[in-house]
Amino acid sequence: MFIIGEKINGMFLPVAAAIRSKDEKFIRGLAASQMAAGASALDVNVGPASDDPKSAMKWLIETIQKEGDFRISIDTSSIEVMESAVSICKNRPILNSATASADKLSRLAALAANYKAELIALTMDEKGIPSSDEKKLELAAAIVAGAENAGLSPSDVYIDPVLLPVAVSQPSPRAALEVIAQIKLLSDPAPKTIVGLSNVSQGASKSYRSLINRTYLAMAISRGLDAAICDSLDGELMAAAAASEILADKFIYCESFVDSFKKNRK
Ligand code: THG
Repeated sequence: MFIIGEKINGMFLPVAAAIRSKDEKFIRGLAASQMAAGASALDVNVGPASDDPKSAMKWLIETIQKEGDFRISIDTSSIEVMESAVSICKNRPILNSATASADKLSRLAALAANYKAELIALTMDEKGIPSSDEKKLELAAAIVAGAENAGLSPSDVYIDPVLLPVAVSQPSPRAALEVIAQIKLLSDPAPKTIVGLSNVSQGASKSYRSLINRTYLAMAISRGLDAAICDSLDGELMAAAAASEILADKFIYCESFVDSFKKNRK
């Protein structure tokens, strides 16, 4: 399981405050702790409040890279912010996120190909998030085709079925499991699949969120999920990921699930 730590996101108030006050120590600590807990990359999102997203993103990435050459998932909907951020990543960047909208997809896929980056793409387009699984799969196929046109291999692409909170749309997380399983049949090599895991528990009471997150992660791993943007600091979540991967027969059985997970993570 490829784990992308979710915490460097301006949606979190302490992160928004650290961006405003240029608190390097706080951001470096958040980078180091998420990586030490088993993340393989860090999602970086300046959040909704930033008045200068381009320089905020640049400062965040530079600050993180003072701590280590960690892989960065550049989480922005602005192509301009993406272009400036990708050029300063010291390690293979992940572009988060494209959509199936043809113009945006071709520009971001070309940018990813240019920097030998990986690309996360959402199964949505200018009309929004489709309600049917079939339409999401159609968009996933369009994403694979668009990425290949730009010179990416499907295996450089993570397709995200866009998880809605179970508290908002109860059928949505279960339906996303079908999409995750079906995406694997689209091409050979297949694209990878990813979810923004914490979305699933948004709006649920705080005491249940971790339980909902790790239960869903186990269900998604059983359907072939490759990656998650999630809270690597949640030890129970990481242990559930490790146990699920062993039970899904991805790794050889080992009693020490977490140790095994750390050794085997890609
Ligand atoms: N797909 C892709 N990228 C994504 C998402 C996705 N990036 C952002 C997001 N979704 C994934 N990251 C988060 C980070 C935090 C939360 C949810 C998803 C979260 N935050 C708390 C909340 O909203 O209740 C607020 C912060 C706090 O606890 O203080 O849950 O789906 N490709």
